[in-house]
Amino acid sequence: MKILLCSMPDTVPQFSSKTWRAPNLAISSIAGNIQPQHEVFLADLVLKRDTLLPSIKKAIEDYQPRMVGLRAMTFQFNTARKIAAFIKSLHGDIKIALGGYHATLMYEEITSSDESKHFDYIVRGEGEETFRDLLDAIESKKEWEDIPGLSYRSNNCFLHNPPRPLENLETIKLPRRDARIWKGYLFSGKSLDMIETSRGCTMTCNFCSMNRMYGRTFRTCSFERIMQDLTNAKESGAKYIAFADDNITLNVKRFESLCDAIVTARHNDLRYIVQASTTGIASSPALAQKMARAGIRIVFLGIENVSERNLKIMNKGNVLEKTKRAIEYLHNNNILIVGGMIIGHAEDKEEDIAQNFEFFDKANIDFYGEQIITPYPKTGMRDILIKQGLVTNASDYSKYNGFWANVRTKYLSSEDLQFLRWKYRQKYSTFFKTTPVFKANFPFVDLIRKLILRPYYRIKNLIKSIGKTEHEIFKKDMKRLAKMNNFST
Ligand code: B12
Repeated sequence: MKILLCSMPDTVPQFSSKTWRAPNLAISSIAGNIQPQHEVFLADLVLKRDTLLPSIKKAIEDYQPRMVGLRAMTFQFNTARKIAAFIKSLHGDIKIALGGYHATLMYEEITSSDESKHFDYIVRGEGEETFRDLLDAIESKKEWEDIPGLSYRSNNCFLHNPPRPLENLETIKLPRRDARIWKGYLFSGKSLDMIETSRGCTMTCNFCSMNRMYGRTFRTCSFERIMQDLTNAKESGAKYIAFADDNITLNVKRFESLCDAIVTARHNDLRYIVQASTTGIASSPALAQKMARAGIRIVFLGIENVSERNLKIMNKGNVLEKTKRAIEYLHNNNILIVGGMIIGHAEDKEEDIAQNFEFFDKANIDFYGEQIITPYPKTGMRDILIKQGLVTNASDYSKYNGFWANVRTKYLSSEDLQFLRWKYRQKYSTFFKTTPVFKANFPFVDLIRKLILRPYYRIKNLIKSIGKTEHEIFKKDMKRLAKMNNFST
């Protein structure tokens, strides 16, 4: 059978496709675990944002798939529906399977409404084994009801098989990178790839969807598998590797050993990006040294907020002192920090938002990953915010990506929140400020910024602001960004 697997093109402003185009690990992994008699093709649609539908049409013509698999986060679900409708309009007999976060969290709501109109199957939870079994059932080599984790159409309604137990990561084959049909994956001008060394997280943050995918579990891959995966990625031309692990510092001793193993395997010529918790990094000064030696250049650090009250609301515990230590350890080793920040909590006033940006500025955080609290489906935070009557957008999920305000606080409307986030982002822009670690990592980029780019954007912003109020400039920016995921036909 011929199979086309697609990840969605939607992005958020912070991860503009101009600078960040990552291959999707989920579809690469599913491709690596399909039976060898099938042909599989991988289409990361973020590479075709400007020619979306013509590119999909050409891929369908070129590869003649009988099955198409779509991967979607909650904010990408609307696009997945449009693409499914488009594919069915081209060839009504092509079967379409939906997988990933939104499908797993919302399969009952999707299948009991017309949202499922163009989907034939929903793969819930981890997909490697379920999708493989689905292909066997299509070829009558397996009974439909014997496939855990699958929801399938029968007599015009959906039947839901029991959930699939978590997979054994050692039996999952490595991702297929050679099946990617397009080129152009990059970060900071260099080729980017993704690998995973673990799945799951045992922490209890109530704004996160992870617990609903894997429960509070943490499974790890063997170092042998990880090193083989790095070798494959390197052979495919990758220079930057982003680890898909939610929290690679859950087991600090293991992470320290992994850094050493990367050096021993001579994979420290790659540059790595990881996600980590402040508690993990702060727990061992030696860890950041080992990370730097292994080639880890950027850490998405889950700072989230600097107010004790808000950290408590998010079930993160009072980690502020650990946050300060983690920042110190990483910066002492010239590791860049993308600071995760979540604002817009129930008691938040303007000063509470300002407090976070001021802390990030003083701490010389290198890149800001600020998000407005988002009531993601089936999360504890959503239940709390709905009960408090603070959710202002409960159903337009296309706005559920941390950039748009879908909530208000007791003191700020969602428009206020959107404006304040924009205002402080402008005020503390990391583009117009050089942090010592950014300069150490990108001396040439910093020079270009100083000599050319900053003067150019200062003049451009000045011209843009002539005769306009701050709010008018803000509104214009929001109007432009609201169109960023409206794809050309
Ligand atoms: C790496 C990562 C990122 C990276 C890179 C993403 C990229 N490709 O560009 C970065 C940091 C850029 C990022 C950004 C964001 N992310 Co993110 N990200 C992750 C993370 C940690 C790993 C994703 C991954 O590759 N996992 C490994 C693969 C193997 O697992 P998987 O994706 O779950 O796939 C399995 C199953 O879901 C299923 N499956 C998945 N797709 C499909 C498709 C088919 C056809 C089938 C059959 C099965 C199937 O089978 C797969 C194999 O078992 C996840 C959490 C997690 N651990 O998964 C969050 C996560 C997906 N991100 C999330 C969010 C919200 C975002 C942002 C919107 C937030 C923000 N503003 O920063 C942005 C959006 C970025 C964008 N696209 O513009 C949320 C999504 C929640 C939701 N309800 O949609 C998650 C779940 C985190 C969370 N804590 O809640 N992200």
